[in-house]
Amino acid sequence: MNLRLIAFLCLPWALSAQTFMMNPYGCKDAVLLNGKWNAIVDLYSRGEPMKFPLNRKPEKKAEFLEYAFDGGLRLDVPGDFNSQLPELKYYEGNVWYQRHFNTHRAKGHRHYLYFAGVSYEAKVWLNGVKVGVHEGGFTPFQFDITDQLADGENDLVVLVNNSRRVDGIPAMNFDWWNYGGILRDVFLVKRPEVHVHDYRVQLKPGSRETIAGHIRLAGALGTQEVGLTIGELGVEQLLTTDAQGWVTFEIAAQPQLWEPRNPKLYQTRVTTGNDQVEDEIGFRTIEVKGNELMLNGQPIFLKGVNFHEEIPQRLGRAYSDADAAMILQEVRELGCNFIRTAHYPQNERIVRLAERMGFLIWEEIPLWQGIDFANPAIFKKAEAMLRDMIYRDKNRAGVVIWSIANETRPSAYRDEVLTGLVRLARELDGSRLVGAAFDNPRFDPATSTFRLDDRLAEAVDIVGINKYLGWYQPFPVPAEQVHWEVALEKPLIFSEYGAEALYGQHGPDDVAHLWSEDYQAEIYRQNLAMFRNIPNLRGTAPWVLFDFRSPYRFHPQYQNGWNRKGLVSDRGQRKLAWKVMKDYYEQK
Ligand code: GCB
Repeated sequence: MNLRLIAFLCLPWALSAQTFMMNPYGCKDAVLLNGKWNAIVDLYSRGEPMKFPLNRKPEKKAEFLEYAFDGGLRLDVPGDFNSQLPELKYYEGNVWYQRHFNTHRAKGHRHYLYFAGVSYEAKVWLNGVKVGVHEGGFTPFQFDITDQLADGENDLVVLVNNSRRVDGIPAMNFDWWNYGGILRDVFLVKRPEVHVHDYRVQLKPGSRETIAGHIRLAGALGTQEVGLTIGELGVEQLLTTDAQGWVTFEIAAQPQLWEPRNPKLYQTRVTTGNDQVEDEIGFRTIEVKGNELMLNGQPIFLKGVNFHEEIPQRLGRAYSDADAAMILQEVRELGCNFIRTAHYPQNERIVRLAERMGFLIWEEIPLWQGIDFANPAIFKKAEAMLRDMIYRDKNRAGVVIWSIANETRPSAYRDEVLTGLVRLARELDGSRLVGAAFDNPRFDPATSTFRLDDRLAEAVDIVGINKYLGWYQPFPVPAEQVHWEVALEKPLIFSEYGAEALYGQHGPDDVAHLWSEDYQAEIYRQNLAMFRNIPNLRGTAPWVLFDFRSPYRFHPQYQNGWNRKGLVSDRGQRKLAWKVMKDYYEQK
């Protein structure tokens, strides 16, 4: 066994990998614990030694306690804390959340707390007892609270910490706001002792007439009966699990295939005993043939755009269906059929609505520049994030690409970690494509050609290129004369390009007038001209749909804490470049 592997296995959290139930949104007895929660800001980490999780109240008049949840700060859940109080705008550290809830312990049932996303680390106590810890801001986790749950009133305390970490993913630097808090939905879920924990219902790879997958029950002792119903397809299957509650199936069916112009989804129900989960599931194929990208057997060009999980007008994270609709309506207006949910798995409300609206989706883990690949903990953390992302969204027909990294530098450690993640993604889900975004192609002046020498590019199915020609680096020769010979045998997506512009700023469209809408639009025109010289170009995604907040951006006049590469401003105004892209996509 090599040394790094031993180190992985010694990490305590490596042994307690969490899993969570598939789709609490479709479970009968799932209650949202959203709303106002009490909160305490704990800059100096005093809450644990002072036993905040006990949430004690003075019993006698003279009893002296130096904290209380009642009567203090109130924060909205879901929601980042940074945008809820002016003094928390830049805050990175501990915030304690607390609330009561009432419920009945049900005999023969298990009770869970399910968190759809807490950034970055969460520690959870119920009635003073610690029920679990989770690291990673963008994927769900759950704790079984059956043993700690009281019949009647319960006291729930969550310590959230969003400090950046050298060994975090993302790490110390990233170009977006480090929103902390209980960012996404919280559910209290009651399920029968034996219940549907996980299911995969998708086309069998290589087939359009066989639906295949698995169902896994939790709490199963001995074989169990499981029902799978897709009414509109006439599928009504009774399956029997093995003693561990696991069953696989293959069913002949002829679904209408999901595609952007007809994003057909089928009501699907998985049942066992009294337990049931409902979902909407679509069926389609995605594959690479040489350097073509094929959706349902037909070549497709991805007309995409990137966005963060942020509502710029509200200065905060997106969390609701209304937020998802706001973002995705703007995607639709641009004429897209594809989104890259940069730079992390975004909330399920966004992913599901995108699928319903017919957008193909590139999802990625937040493995963004600046990761310390030599640290053995990194592989385990990245692995957990990748597993959880794939696990959560494996039934989404919209999702076609799992991306494992954004802009990393080749090195022995990095290559080992990332090619390991590519293998893992394929093992977990052989039915989608694995990609990564690269910013390291080099220009060869002798031939006016960009090339990429990177082992990772050889390992992935689809290569994303992030290049800001005309912004961070000038076009080395006029755009029409720039050639690309990158991963010619595979599909290439230009996954980021663009320039900054402050809405309303105008000027001649030359480089002496950076920050103007005119210059930004010109840079788009030049990039689009260059794209004609990329023989394997199968899609593009401008960076970025909306201006977004970033402490990385200091220019006092034009940026002031905002990345201004939006095609649309933070206040929802479309810049000139928006029209350039819209026209391009209309002609594609
Ligand atoms: C990149 C990153 C993205 C940044 C963008 C920029 O290459 O992937 O996260 O925000 O460039 O604006 O510099």
